[in-house]
Amino acid sequence: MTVEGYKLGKIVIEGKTKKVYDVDGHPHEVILVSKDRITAGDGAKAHDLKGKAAISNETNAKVFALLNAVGLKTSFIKSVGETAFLAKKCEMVPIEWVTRRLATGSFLKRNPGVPEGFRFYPPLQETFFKDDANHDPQWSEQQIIAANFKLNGLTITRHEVDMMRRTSIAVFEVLEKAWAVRNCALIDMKIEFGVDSSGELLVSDIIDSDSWRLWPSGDKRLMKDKQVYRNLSNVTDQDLETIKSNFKWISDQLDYFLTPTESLAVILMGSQSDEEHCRKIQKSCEALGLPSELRITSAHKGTEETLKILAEYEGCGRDVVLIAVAGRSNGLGPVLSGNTVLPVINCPPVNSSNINQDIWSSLNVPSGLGCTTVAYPEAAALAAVQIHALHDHLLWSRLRIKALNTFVSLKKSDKSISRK
Ligand code: OK8
Ligand code: C2R
Repeated sequence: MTVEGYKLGKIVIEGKTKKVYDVDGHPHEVILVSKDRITAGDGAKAHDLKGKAAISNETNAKVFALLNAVGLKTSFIKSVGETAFLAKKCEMVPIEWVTRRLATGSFLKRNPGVPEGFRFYPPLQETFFKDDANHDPQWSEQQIIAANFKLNGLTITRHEVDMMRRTSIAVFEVLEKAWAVRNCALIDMKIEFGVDSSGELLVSDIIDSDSWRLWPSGDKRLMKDKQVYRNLSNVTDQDLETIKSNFKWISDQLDYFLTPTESLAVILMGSQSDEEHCRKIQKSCEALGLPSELRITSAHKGTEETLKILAEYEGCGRDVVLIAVAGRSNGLGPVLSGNTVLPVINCPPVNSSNINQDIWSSLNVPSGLGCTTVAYPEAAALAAVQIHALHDHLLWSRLRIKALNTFVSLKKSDKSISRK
């Protein structure tokens, strides 16, 4: 069989709701084909559900597109056809990583006395060994380490367990932020990890409406995920149609997750001579996913023009943070700040010889002004992104995954230098 130019090879594994195939001519990739099948209770309850495979596949593709876009390492490459996607071929870590914001489901059974809805901060993390016959027993961190899994040349040690735990929480938080924009509470979810042919640990498998609990407006009675199916003792055709339309609703909501950002940084410089410094700020904004524009205007020499440019951005309909770059005596940042409610970040082009003198014009401003001051171009970009991240979930997620990736790369360096 061929899907969009990819010739399916032999079946690698068949699960309850998907089949995984090798791809001819692509030894490091696989194609995952979803089935029109819904199951629960480790397969004890199962039904055919026409159209489920396509909805599941589009849900998974949109979730992974978001995770990839914000800088997370995953095995997902792209959708191929309606019901399949191409992914890096991984050996899977046989552990389910469950992350919870609110107590519900199996947590309540294992922790009597904790009321439903009890809030975990940070999100609570649990691990379960994938073993249908024994109903996926909960495993401790020590059990995972002691199992000494070896996958594509990588041994799962305490370092990898740390990385997976941190990554699971980051994935949860990224998706929680995105769902919050649609006024929907992500209650808990499950992800899995794999190791690709180069030995890299990646978020893998499928994330669809079987993987999470979603409560619109935070109201359990409005739940849209697979729990609706799990809760049914008798499943009618009408129930199955409701479940399918719930899943479609979830997939449609995901279209809003990757809409282009309205956030903007405007980098205003007092003179063309500040351009090099401003380009560094712009580069850092770009690396963090924040669009920016450069303008030249001097509040000292052309106050009226500065205020005209300010009015242009106040009225542009986008969410704007201003970054003022002005050397010697910085009038630009404070003049902007005194005439707008937009946030202003001063980033004067100081160096070791003039900082002691020049920085004071940015700091010692009149009362009523709330502009802030940073000394480095990267810090100006980060400060602007952090302000936007309060309302822009994509920028928030970029920062969140940047922090995760820093943690992972430090861990890898420590592991390689200490050989522990
Ligand atoms: C899992 C969070 C919730 O019974 C099924 O749904 C099928 C089964 C499977 O075969 O893959 N699913 O094993 C599964 N385990 C946990 N979760 C799964 N999807 C999710 O994890 O968001 C579940 O959707 C906690 O679940 P809880 O409270 O049941 O432990
Ligand atoms: P010129 O190139 O105009 O002489 O500027 C500029 O940002 C630059 O770093 C020399 C330095 O003076 C700064 N400048 C200000 C302002 N306008 C220009 N500090 C202002 O309005 O604050």
